[in-house]
Amino acid sequence: MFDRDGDGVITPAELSGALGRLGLSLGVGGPPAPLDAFVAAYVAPGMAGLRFVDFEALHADLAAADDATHGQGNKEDEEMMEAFRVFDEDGDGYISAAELQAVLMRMGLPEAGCLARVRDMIAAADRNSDGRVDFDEFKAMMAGGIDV
Ligand SMILES: [Ca+2]
Ligand SMILES: [Ca+2]
Repeated sequence: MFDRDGDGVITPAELSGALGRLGLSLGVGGPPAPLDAFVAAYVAPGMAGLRFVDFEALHADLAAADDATHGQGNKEDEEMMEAFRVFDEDGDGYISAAELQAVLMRMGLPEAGCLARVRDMIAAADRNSDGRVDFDEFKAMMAGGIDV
């Protein structure tokens, strides 16, 4: 998904573009750093971007940083709840496939045109298999971040 041109290397531009499309930022748990500088720290010498192993290292560090911010009170939860409400349009506490599709459409993502794809994304987060995403599942999905 990140490696747009399929050359086995994720360039900072590809990573930044993919995260932007997902509405994610890398500022988790710290001051927002310029993405290029952040990613550059994971790029091996002589490489134009991240190889798969580099990407894994970056992702692991992001997940660790995210874990470290948990348990610091309710602020994170409140922000997460706000994000959740963006998806849960009818406010019933669950994100349905139709609701997710509506958000993807607003974000201009091509996945919105394919309900099967939207259902796959729901299924990936739907741990109790009730066909919709509750707040806990949503939080777990966001904590797991980008490998939806
Ligand atoms: Ca709903
Ligand atoms: Ca569920």
